Amino acid sequence: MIETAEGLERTVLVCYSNRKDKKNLHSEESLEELKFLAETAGAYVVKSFFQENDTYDSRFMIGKGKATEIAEFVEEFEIKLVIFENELAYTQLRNLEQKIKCKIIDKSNLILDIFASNARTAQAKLQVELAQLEYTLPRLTRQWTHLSKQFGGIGTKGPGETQIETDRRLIGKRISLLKEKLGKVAEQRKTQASERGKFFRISLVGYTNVGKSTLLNALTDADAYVENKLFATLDTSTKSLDILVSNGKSAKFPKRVLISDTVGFIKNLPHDLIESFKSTLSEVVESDLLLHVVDTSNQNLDEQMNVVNETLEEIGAGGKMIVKVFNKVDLVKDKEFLRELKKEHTDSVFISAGKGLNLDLLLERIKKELNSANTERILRLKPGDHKNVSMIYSLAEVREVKYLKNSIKVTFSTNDKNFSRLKSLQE
Ligand SMILES: Nc1nc2c(ncn2[C@@H]2O[C@H](COP(=O)(O)OP(=O)(O)OP(=O)(O)O)[C@@H](O)[C@H]2O)c(=O)[nH]1
Ligand SMILES: [Mg+2]
Repeated sequence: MIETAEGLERTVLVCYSNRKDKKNLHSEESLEELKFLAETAGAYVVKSFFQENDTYDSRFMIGKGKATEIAEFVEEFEIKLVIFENELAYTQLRNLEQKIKCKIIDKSNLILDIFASNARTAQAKLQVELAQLEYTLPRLTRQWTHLSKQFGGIGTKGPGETQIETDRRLIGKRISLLKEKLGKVAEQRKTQASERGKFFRISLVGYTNVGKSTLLNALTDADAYVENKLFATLDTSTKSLDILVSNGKSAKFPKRVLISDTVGFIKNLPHDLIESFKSTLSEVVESDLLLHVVDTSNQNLDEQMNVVNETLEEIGAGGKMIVKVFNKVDLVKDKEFLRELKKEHTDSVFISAGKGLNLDLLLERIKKELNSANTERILRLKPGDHKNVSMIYSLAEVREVKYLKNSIKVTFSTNDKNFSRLKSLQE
């Protein structure tokens, strides 16, 4: 019997795992995330195929037998789309398309498609289009692009339809134009950012769907878009938040901080996307503090945390002050696991943004960082050590530099992490 779901594209998922090739080593869990992604894109997943072996098939990747099995399934159950977890080489794609008579795309293509549907602001649209064109350019000869007029749907949104008849030269031209436009947007952002420079800036970062937007809404009066879907947020939205800090004596005064929500990360986020989203992500790079939001209820939280750390490195934010915020604790049934996790991450905060749990603890933690960042420090450098003076300038807010007879005395404020780094530079 053929199951139906009105208006959704009937899809099968394929994940190939090679036990001897790290790049293609997957577990069946990869299929769960791929399913979530496919559903976010509007697919109706009819079946998932998982194929594991030790011998890589350069013609079909999954092997001829499996390809035949999928081809028969596609025909019998009227499948319109096949999505591969793995990146397919051009010849593999062509061979598979000859055998399996429907549209075949890979995960990068799927993510680009979701980004294309979710882009709302002009900047996000430009960034997605650029990423799609950069992705398409080397793959222009793919068979489905010629067929996409007939097929339509997932994997063919955005520039997909027009690129078919357009030659490389035209795409190249469009890419230059988009880069130019994005350059202008980046300039405007810089001006806005320098206005924000005097505030303490916080960015919410993390894997997609962990609750970053929910947390922004819970902490401020923001009305950020929240959805149980991947990549609901593609733009940076910034809100202000007043935090009561003390001046070291008994008086307390409100200090305004800026807090930004931004695009989530995912395993194997296409490199073209990271590149073109650099300007959206520059808020993260310029922040004083990153709150790394984690979905504590997710089985793969360790892997997700690693992916986030790697992506932060890639965008140049690896050295930032980071506080881990374990969210969705209300969904964790295994209390022993939670206790262990707390023991392992003593410097982190455990909250539920959805239920408003422990938000006061999070605010306390932010306050601690805020105070630490404002703490006045002094370093004495050797006369002539201009290299370290400029290092201090890049990591701290310098208040005074005195060139004394036997030393350079620098007074500045910065957080504990940067201070210990600067101290070690001295030795
Ligand atoms: N139970 C529970 N659900 C939560 C919590 N925080 C967020 N959620 C839900 O998790 C889903 C994702 O939340 P979002 O705030 O959109 O997540 P995000 O990190 O902004 O996701 P993207 O923008 O798509 O990357 C939504 O369905 C939220 O209602 C929480 O503390 N507990
Ligand atoms: Mg969001």
